[in-house]
Amino acid sequence: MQNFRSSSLLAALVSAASVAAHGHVSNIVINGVSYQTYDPTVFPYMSDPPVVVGWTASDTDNGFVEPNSFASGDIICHKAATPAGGHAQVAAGDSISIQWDTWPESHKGPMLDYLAACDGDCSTVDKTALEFFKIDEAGILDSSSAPGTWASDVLIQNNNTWLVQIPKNLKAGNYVLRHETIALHSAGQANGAQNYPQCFNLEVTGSGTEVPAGVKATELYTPTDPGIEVNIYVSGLDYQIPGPALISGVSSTVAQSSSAITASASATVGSGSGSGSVSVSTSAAATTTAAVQTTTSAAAPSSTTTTSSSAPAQQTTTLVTSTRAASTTSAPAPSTTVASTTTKTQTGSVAAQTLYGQCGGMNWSGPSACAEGICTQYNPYYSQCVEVAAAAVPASGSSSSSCSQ
Ligand SMILES: [Cu+2]
Repeated sequence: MQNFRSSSLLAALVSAASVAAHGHVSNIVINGVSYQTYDPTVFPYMSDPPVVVGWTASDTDNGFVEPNSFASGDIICHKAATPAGGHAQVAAGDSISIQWDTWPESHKGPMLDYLAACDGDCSTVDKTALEFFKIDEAGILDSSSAPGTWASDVLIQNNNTWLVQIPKNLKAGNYVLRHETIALHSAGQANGAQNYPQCFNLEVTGSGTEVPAGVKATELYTPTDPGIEVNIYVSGLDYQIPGPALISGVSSTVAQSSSAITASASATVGSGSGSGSVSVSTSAAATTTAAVQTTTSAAAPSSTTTTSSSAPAQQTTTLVTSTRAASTTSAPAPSTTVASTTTKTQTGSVAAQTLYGQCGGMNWSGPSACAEGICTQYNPYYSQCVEVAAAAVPASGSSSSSCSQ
């Protein structure tokens, strides 16, 4: 019934859907003011992309950094990342709402946030010199039934936003905020975790005194950390969030909520008033006024706000920032579908899998039969031998569980 043409069309559609399923941060919101970030799926194809607060990276497929790259520069701020040209100002103690465009429900995992001092202008910083300290972490919230409720689920429930607080006592200066989720749907196998780090430049103000010690991003994780190589399809999982300990004096997370956007602003270009020692003239010439347009209605999905700068000796930075409607919470209806059960007849010399072992999934070449229990598909990447009673678990999201990689 299927001819070549229809099957290739189907393949193209599936491919498009799987790319669309992954996400990236589209903007950050500070006290109601929205700053556009880097769009890896659009900016690389623009002749003159806007200067934004988000780092440039080459994850044009919304892809990830794999554990085998944890010691490479790609783990710092995503693939082949270079510093953002602009920054946003935030006061120590304020919270930043990090808005993702979308996130697939199947890609469960922790949310993590780090800061690193730039010791100068973040827009020209050597990323390999950055030393990150962890200011926020959240892992599994409910492990009573596999694969559990995760911080990534909270992200999705809060309109794909994550709220992180800048430590109250942080010393004023320029910092890189490294925001990350680690998708663990395939992490039961070696090199199966997927890290999605993204970075933003901040100028922190205030009278704080602390700059906590940090570590190079290339030393944050190893591929075999218990929070990296981990099978999440077991109930009662005691998940250990990877990376260094939280700095003292901050809570692991602040209460999550969506921030209403009341205005948009352009990224500020220049060194900021941070810990740098850039001459005043250079700084003045390159400073772009972060024009803020205040709008009265946050709920109205207003079109776009254009702010332009007037920097005489500098290129004019024009930034168009779209203002999203600030919807509070739209928790997706939990879809409960009984996972399909398939038991395959064993052939050849491949041994049958033991209880709770993997028995299928994308790129899985091991045994597909279970010596005990039945092989249950949780998502396209992972099937597991589970006891019959446990086979009927809520499967993760429908089409959004596709993964191009
Ligand atoms: Cu994926």
